[in-house]
Amino acid sequence: NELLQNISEKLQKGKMPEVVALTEQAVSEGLDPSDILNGLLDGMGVIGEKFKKNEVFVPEVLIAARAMNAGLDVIKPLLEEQGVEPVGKVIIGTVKGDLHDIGKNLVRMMMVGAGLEVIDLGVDVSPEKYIAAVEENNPDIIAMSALLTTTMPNMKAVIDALEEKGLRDKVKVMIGGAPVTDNFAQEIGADRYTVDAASAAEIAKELVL
Ligand code: B1M
Repeated sequence: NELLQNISEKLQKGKMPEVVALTEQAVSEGLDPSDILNGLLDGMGVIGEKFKKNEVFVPEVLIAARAMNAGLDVIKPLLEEQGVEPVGKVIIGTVKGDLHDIGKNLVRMMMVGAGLEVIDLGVDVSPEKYIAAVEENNPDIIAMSALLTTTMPNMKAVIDALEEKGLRDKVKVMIGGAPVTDNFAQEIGADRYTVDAASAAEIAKELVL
């Protein structure tokens, strides 16, 4: 599809207004939201590859990410569409030291779409902040995202803090993000690892039912 291809290309160039306009056009033309999402993800994937090969640098990646998040905002109502009573409550955030939020935002949208209430703590979330949010909101699940191998240990720090506060049995802990694995989840005592946003939403629903 030419339109989706165009979205991917504009995203790679970090052209936020164009990405927003084209995404809106795709929506009004009745394209499937998951296809539109794939167009956006495709653009981010190309940027990711170029970043790895040192063909683009942090500023380019940052403006592409901004365009990605703006595009995601356009399809957000479609991904979240359902309008049912929340089946459970999730607290989500990217762990301390980590500023990557695209995957986390996607997980949030899919979870809302699955009928869960989601409280988003944002990025660079310290264990203290997670604990305060658990105490205040009494969620069923904590969902943590990490994109850096150096910030993955901060997931364990949150689990340790939950244990210290006697809260570990009160919540299920879900983790994810590109470098995270099932093995790592078992190692740190998380309840579930999921590979992508759709399965995170599915598993979250299973855990609260
Ligand atoms: Co960064 N970055 N980055 N970056 N960045 C990576 C992650 C990297 C792999 C690139 C590379 O070198 N190949 C690399 C990490 C290497 C490593 O640790 N092994 C890296 C690096 C090194 C860095 C910096 C250190 C660079 C520097 O400054 N020298 C720096 C660190 C900043 C910090 O966080 N403290 C940095 C900065 C940035 C930007 C700010 C420029 C930007 C982020 C902007 C933003 O998020 N608003 C950025 C980006 C965009 C990327 C890449 C290119 C793309 C990440 C992304 O959004 N992917 C990334 C390269 C790559 O991954 N190919 C890279 C799309 C997103 C949809 O996928 O987040 O994996 P993802 O989410 C998936 C699943 O993982 C899952 O669901 C989603 C899909 O369905 N999932 C979950 C995610 N979270 C989940 C939580 C769950 C469940 C599932 O909970 C239950």
